[in-house]
Amino acid sequence: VADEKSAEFPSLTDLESVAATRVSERVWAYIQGGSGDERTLRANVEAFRRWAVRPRTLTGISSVDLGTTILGRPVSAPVFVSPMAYQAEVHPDGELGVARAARDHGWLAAFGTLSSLSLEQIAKASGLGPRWFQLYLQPDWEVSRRLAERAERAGFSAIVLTVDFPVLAIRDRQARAGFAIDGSVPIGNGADVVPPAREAARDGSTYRLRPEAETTWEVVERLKAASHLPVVVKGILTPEDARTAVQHGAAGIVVSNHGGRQLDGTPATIAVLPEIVEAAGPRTEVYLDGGVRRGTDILIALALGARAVGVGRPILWALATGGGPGVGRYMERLSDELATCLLLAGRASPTEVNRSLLRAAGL
Ligand code: FNR
Ligand code: LAC
Repeated sequence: VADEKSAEFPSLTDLESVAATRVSERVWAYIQGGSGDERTLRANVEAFRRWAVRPRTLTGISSVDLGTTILGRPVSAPVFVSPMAYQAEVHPDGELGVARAARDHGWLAAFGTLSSLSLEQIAKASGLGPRWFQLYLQPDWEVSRRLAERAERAGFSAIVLTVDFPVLAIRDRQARAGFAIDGSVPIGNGADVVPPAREAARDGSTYRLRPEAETTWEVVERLKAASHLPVVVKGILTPEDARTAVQHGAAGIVVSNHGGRQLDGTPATIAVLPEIVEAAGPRTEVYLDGGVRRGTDILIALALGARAVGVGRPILWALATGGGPGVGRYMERLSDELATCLLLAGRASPTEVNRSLLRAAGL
């Protein structure tokens, strides 16, 4: 049965509904859930529809090359795997399956502090594949510093500092299904590594966070000194923060609202991308994640100035559906779709995509 099943793979649109049948309700709530009323979760997907694509015809373009660079390193597509915690909850292949698929397809993949497996195990599976390490600041700076050091030693090529998580947001779906982001879910990076704060401690009318919440932007410089790796800041939604990140030496910025899982009511990422690209200036790469599902979404993000885009949930849908090989098939499908979209739009490469590709959809 397994062999017969693995011969087929659902289309990109069917992937989500098939995945829903492969994991428990508890894990499905973890994957899918957003925060609050899930406005931002929905907005991420819907906002892509505000743009329409202007194809050019009879361009003579008869081939397309998806290859580009991210922070100077060659990748086979302008798409990467966004960091996601606890992948062994989704499928026994966990991060190893994702790492192998990314390696085989030349995709950049980010793995995080809360990986089910250790960053060294993931590095081994990823081989020469491009990889980033996502850091959640730890209550003790020494623990954060050691994680960065280990990531460098294990061949990760950047530290992604996630800044939108001083405390866990209110996530009703996860709470209802009994999925808690706390010490109860096993992680692989060591007994001294902890998830971000689950809630603030209340004392009368005062709500107090853990010590790492006192951290300010100088942490970017501290991190750069800790590991020699470039620092990418993930979770930026305003030009003010983008400018500050650049001033403190960030090499890249991920425009992200954590896939609608942190502060609900924040804007769709594609809506704020242009103002952040402008604020970051020409020397800092800007990436986007949140709601990227189809080739056309990628075109739109590239046209609005993203160097590359991250995909989150679809990777876990593919992992749930077909393990590591399923993730590989998903990467192939999305790459094929992007190549087809570029050819249909009359553009020979991701770097040829600019604002002239778009008009307001007039919805
Ligand atoms: C995440 N995300 C995330 N981000 C991060 O910096 N560290 C993490 O550990 C996690 N964990 C995580 C788990 C799950 C199940 C999801 C769905 C997301 C956020 C992730 O990196 C990314 O920003 C969003 O998932 C992008 O949105 P889409 O593609 O899921 O719509
Ligand atoms: C999440 C965390 C773990 O979004 O980043 O679930």
